[in-house]
Amino acid sequence: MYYTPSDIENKWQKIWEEKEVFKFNASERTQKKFYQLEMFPYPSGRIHMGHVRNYSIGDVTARYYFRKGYNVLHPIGWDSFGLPAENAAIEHKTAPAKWTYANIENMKSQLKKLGFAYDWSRETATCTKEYYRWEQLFFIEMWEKGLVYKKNSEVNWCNKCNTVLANEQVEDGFCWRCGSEVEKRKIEQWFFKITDYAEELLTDLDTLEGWPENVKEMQRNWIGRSEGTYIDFKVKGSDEKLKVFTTRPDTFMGITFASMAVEHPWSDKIVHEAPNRKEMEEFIDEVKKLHATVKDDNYEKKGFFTGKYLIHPETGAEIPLYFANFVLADYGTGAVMAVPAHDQRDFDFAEKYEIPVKIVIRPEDKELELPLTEAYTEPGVMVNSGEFDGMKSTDAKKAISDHLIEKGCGERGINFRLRDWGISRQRYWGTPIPMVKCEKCGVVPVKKSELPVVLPENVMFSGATSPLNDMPEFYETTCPVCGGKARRETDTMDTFVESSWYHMRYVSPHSDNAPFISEDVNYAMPIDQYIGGIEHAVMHLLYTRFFTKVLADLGYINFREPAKRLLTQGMVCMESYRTESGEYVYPEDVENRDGILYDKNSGEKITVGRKEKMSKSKKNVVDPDDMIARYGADTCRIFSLFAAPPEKDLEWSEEGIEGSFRFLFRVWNIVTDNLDLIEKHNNVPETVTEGKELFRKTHEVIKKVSEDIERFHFNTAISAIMELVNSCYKFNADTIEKKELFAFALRTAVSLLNPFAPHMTEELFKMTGNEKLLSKDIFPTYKEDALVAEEITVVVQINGKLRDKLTVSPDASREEIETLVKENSEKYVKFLKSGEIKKIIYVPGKLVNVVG
Ligand code: ANZ
Ligand code: ZN
Repeated sequence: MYYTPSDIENKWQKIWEEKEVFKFNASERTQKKFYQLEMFPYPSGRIHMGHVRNYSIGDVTARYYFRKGYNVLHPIGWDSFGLPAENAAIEHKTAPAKWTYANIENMKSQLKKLGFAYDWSRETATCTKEYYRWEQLFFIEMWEKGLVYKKNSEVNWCNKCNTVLANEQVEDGFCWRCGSEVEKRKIEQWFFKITDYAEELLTDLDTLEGWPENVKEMQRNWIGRSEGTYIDFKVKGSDEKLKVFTTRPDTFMGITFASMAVEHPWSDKIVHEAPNRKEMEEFIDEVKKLHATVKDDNYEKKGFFTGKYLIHPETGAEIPLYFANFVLADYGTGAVMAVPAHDQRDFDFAEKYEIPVKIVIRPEDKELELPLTEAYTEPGVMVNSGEFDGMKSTDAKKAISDHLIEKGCGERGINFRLRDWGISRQRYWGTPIPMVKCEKCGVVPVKKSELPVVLPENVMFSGATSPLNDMPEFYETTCPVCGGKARRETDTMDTFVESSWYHMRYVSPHSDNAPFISEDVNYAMPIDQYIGGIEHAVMHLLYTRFFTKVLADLGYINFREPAKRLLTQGMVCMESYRTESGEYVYPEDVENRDGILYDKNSGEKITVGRKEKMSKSKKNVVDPDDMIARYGADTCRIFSLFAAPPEKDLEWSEEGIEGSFRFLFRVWNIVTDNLDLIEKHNNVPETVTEGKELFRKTHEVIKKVSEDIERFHFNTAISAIMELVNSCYKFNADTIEKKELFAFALRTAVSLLNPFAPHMTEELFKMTGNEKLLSKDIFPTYKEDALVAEEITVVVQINGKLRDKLTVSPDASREEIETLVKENSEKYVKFLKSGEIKKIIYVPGKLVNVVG
């Protein structure tokens, strides 16, 4: 019998499915449960190696806990709303729905070929009305709670196409479709008040012990909590006061100017009154454009004098107020007190516009003198600050803040970097927002009894605008309050809303009178192990945490965090080839001429060949289907689990996948060569008198594989199984007792390998005489006392005289003994005539004679 994966893999997939082996039972609420979840895929059309890896990792865990006797929930579904469907619809002239459903079918059959232990009866697609109707209900309930509001907000706007563009549709500031320049426009949009939960989202991170530290840190930074002080400054010659937010009240006496965002509410008035209005407007436009296109803050700091002065509350000094391109409108108050001596941005700005610098903090061990070459941003000792001089700057923070509060111009405050979640999309392929606008009653929600607001699927799609805007049959409606004429909202929700709660729907996928059965969700959730890419560290993982808290507050669930443990898997990488001009080239188009690589088509030299994330655009992808066809699913799974630990990047290699195949082939051969022996000797040895090493090794490997699976050290788990198989190959089963042990070791190897290579092991299990399924057979357990290595005593003679004893394993090799003796040589040196070891003679199991 030759190992032919294609003969067995499909067969077992069918059997597992027919027998509903991987079914979760939500009503068995007393049984211990394990919820294993991998982030669900977007149905782009085909699965890629990244999916194979992600889902293989989760599958090992799921299969392990199934066999440990847990009630395991391991579901899969489709994150199936979103922009790519619209683009594909334009390109292929089909409706987005049709394209999406076809992709789901295709990817589903691809996933099935990998033999993942999913409960397919729970499959969920977010683009179905059975799913999104509940999202619409949540939206209305959140509206009722004041967690939803509408406000004017900026979007990317293409004047020529007359439409809003998603960020992905803006290419270097130009419309992806027509190439004209993209503008910013303010339109009314819907927001979720995630900022109401900022504090809880931050503090609860500390309870997530099973989350990687870097993910928690990214969330902390994203939420960005700052404690500081608001300070009011009088405006010279007016009754108005400008409020600023500072985290450094200790620098208060060092203010030499102030700066504000060009979008500050005062802007229009300032521009209106300005004598140099035109230049000022030009500056403001330039900054707005900069903010629209540049995402980081590596741009030249620039400003424009507003013509206004503030009055310093302490000294009465006049402080010039500038518009500055680095001040953000929606952080703090949109205005800043500037201290060039102690803030680098302010320092650069002051140098550029020749504004004075005033030092108010010096290092503890030296004086600071003007001119500075850079801002001094560390804590230190207060100077030039009147009554606060000599104080530590860290203490002065509070002291000055208290002083300002007493004076009536200060107030303590906490600021978050986190913004409310804008969920409006002026797109078609998404969940319709269940609101209507009535001329008389204003904006009101659709009646809950009339949900869902169904997204029409059979549409013609040009991409110019959302087809919903051209469908009176969709948007013309009546007001749920007064019955008068009303217009339905045509915006749809951000697709991150769907992925915020899909894992709860999996628990009750067919519930049609509620989003899910709360008791079942309270039992199945939280997710015990969540697995996905680090690219979701902030958005998805923050939104789903927010949603969990909201659903708890709406009374649906009794927990406030969605996942106990999180694993972020690395990327799948592969060499990519580029020509000198930077074009990517398919590996098959690369030609090697005398050690130099060329692009066959253009003739250009290939200059780069480095490892990059697999992607179509880089022409370095491997198609999982091809790999399955060539090597089988088990080999693909083993390769993606063995070649690197899950959190690290995995480098694709042909040798690696061949090596994985050879390993399975070796297992297959030794088992099928000994089928009768294994079937006949099915007694599990309690202890052994012969072959103790293999007995111990087998138990050791059981322990290691179990522990390693629980810690996600899959690569070392697999290598432990490899060692066990090697030991079996070396073992001479020449007595009855040894035959029993040998059979036990082989059965164990097959059983331990099952979560990694489920098809082959299931087949071998059957071939060795088992009626039941290995996938549901209890996972091997080890015996503590079998782990203890046996030891013997070997005497050490030096020049023929007994001088020492060594305790070693019975099958310690000559090399090991020699090493031990050398390690002890200091002890022996006084007995050696020449002072050094000349020769070591070992009589196995008895004695060592050291000559020297
Ligand atoms: C004076 C000062 C002196 C500041 C100093 C810093 C150092 P975090 O920690 O991120 O909250 N700031 C306030 N609002 C801003 C806005 N809308 N756009 C740009 N910068 C703004 O940062 C708070 C600090 O960032 C504040 O403290 C303020 O500058 C600036 F030696 O006030 B500071
Ligand atoms: Zn009305």
